[in-house]
Amino acid sequence: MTVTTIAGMPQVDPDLLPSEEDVRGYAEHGWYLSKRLFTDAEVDALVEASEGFYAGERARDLPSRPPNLAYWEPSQGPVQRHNDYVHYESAAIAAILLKPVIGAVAARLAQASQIRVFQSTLIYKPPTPGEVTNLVPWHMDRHYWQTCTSEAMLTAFIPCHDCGVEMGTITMIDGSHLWKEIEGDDSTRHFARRDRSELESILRQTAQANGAEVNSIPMEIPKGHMSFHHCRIYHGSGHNVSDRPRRAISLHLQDGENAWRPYHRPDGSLLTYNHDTLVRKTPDGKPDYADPDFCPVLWSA
Ligand SMILES: O=C(O)CCC(=O)C(=O)O
Ligand SMILES: [Fe+2]
Repeated sequence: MTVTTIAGMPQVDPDLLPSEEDVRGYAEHGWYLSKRLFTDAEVDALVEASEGFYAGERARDLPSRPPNLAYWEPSQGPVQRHNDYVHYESAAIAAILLKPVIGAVAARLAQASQIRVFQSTLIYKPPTPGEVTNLVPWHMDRHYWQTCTSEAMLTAFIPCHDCGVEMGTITMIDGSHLWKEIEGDDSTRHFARRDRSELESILRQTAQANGAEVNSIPMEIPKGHMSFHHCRIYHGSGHNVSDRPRRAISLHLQDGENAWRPYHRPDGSLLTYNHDTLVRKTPDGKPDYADPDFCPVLWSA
């Protein structure tokens, strides 16, 4: 096998990339379980960096806090923690997280020639079996990214340890990225601000309308591996009934073609994504989803 060297991009071991069959599997199922992309030392360093982040370490602060920012702070107590923009605020996390091989894998899956970071969220599920905030209801990420032109965006879900059902690992509704959506209410509202049973019922109704089964597949992810999911796949996760915190980072990725577009909510108002108040503007005055400060290139062919 030949190793392709890409100008300005580090070499990536081709054995770590998805095979042709894996790429077909991703197109059909909407998810992919990667090979071992991080060493144990890298994963452990990620945990250490995340503990530093929770203790208040920042390389730089966001210039402002946009309206829908997920930003756990110690005052919020032992609920599930979500912190957006960790790749921006924490140099220690970014140094490990932004590994080009992740972009190279994503580029294959999305059949894109460039992959940029879109967002990153540091996640911590405390080991509290009854903690309701630990539950992630069924949702598709595309609904939150309606200001994006791309239909090919995807997410790398990166746990910091072996992650299985007991810890409430991410769970995919197999093949649901191919379903046609039913008419609903404003789907751009984040799952944390919506009724869980409503989301459950939307999933059932959508499956039925598509003549499809709801086949949920928990991602059993060994340490150093990660799962990738398509922006239109329904996914969620359950309680952490283990005796350890479930630590992970969701690294949301965009293909090089992606750009901002105007999107109106059902009530007619213009939707804004958090980036829209932070990133630089394109020459024609639109939010620039290629701003290297917030959306750095992870991989380019
Ligand atoms: O934390 C989880 O289990 C789900 C994360 C998620 O929704 C995502 O990575 O898109
Ligand atoms: Fe998600």
